[in-house]
Amino acid sequence: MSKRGSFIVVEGLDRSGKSTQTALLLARFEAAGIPAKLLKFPARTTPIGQMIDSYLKSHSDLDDRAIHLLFSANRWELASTIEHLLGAGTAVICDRYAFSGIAFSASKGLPYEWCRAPDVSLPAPDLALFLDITPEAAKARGGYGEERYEKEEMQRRVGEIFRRIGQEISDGGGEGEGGKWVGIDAGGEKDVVAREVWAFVEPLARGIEGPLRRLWP
Ligand code: 2DT
Ligand code: MG
Repeated sequence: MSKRGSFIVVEGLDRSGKSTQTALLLARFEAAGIPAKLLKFPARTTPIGQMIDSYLKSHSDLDDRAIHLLFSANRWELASTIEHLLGAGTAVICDRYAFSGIAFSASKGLPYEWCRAPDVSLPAPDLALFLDITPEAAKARGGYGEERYEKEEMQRRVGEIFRRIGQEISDGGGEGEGGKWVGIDAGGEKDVVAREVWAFVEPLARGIEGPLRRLWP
């Protein structure tokens, strides 16, 4: 039986190095001759993604629930693409995914379970890597940008919820419904972080025998 591609998600606070690390990870796959595709959420170019982009740049205002559902819908519009790629043996690397959806909206005060619901039965990653950095260290990397959510207080709450998500996955046996969750110290030098990322990804890199799982059944 031929293997399906592995589904790797990279999460973290703003300025934790997600873009750098996902790009380095893609390069690792390519260097190893393994087909891989890098996706980023929010995917800002689709019609839904354009609404999200406008909201994040404060060009438009939306109810907290409405924007939450748009972020989820933005994943659903790419869910079949993800499944197709994995089924064809291509690894999928995602810069943010449903965990960001929960962490950011719950940090605004929306109920955690409510935040989780619209992402139920999305493709589940085989591995979620959480690039862990303190809001102070993130800020020291040149400060946050101008977008909504790029504020220290918000980042602190988001970090706490990411840790709760990781704890729940670990309590469920570590390989539970949300896939395996691994926290990585992202405060160090980028090549050091990249080596650690690869150490977790490498065992899965050449594909997976088992079926694709679904988020939070
Ligand atoms: P980037 O800085 O990575 O472009 O993200 N966000 C993201 C949510 O609030 N919900 C989601 O489901 C996702 C995927 C995180 C832009 C901001 O969007 C937030 C930061
Ligand atoms: Mg950002």
